Amino acid sequence: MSLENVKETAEKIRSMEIRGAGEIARSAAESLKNFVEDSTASEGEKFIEQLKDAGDILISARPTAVSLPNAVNYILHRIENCELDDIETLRNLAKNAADSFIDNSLKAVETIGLFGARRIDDGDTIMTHCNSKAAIEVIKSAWGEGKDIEVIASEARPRYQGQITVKELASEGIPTTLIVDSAVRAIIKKVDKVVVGADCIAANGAVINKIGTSQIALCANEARVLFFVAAETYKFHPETHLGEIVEIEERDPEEVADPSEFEGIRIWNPAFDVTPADYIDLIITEKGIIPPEAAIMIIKEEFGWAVGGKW
Ligand code: RI2
Repeated sequence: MSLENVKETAEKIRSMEIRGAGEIARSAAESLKNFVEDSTASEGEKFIEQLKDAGDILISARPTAVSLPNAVNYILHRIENCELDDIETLRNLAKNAADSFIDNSLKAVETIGLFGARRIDDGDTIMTHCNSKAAIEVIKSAWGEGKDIEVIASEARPRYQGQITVKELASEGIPTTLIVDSAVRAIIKKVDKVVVGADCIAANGAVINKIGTSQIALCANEARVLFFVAAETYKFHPETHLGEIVEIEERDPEEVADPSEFEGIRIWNPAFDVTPADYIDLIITEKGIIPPEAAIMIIKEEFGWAVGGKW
């Protein structure tokens, strides 16, 4: 029954019913917690094995957002080196780890909002892309401080998460404009700052975010518009320090167009792109604001345990 629940959550993540790098990480943690609560394992080793299998199912749901494996590993790491025969302790440790991941994650988004708002000035026009809770928190927090700001949001084809963003911002009373993705360069000179989220940040400071982000960064760079990324530290990818390449998810062509109407034509639907560190001014994390070049320090601090002896 409870592995079914894990599979259900994984399916919701795959289909993007649950989406957003932070949200999928929190849902994975919640799902593992439920799994632990329902688990009937009476022996520690078996319990850890089952939890790892459940974690693997969740991790396999989407490949790019590193927040997903980071959430699962956060929980597993806390029980792996414990006394294996004390099953109740293991169970409680796993549940507490899931709770603390979720709690820390929500607090991190809030803190990012407060830190990021300091970098937003009265009168700024801010561009954002897709639908990032962390980026939106920066904008809402600046607005909450009484700064007179405006937002321009690109729609983020093919899933149009930009529409979620504009509705959310407008419901706060923030003056908001929706544009098509291809309008970015035409209007970038009206923008003071770009704020986007991240699905994954590599050791070299490159940011992997919704497809279209890197084009916005290129336009911003050309027009000398500041480019900020808002991301919790669990979106930094530990293994990129060891040279691991981040897999870019390719989603169903049907999200772009009906393939039956385009016979003999390949429809290619990469969901994310890579913005090199050179195009990023700042990364706003809950631990502080850093230049992209300092990504490696966050990785060392936050994930030293994960890569341990390997570096
Ligand atoms: P938060 C989303 O991915 C977007 O790329 C967004 O920028 C990123 O996750 C971070 O979102 P998708 O799930 O964690 O829409 O800041 O593919 O909410």
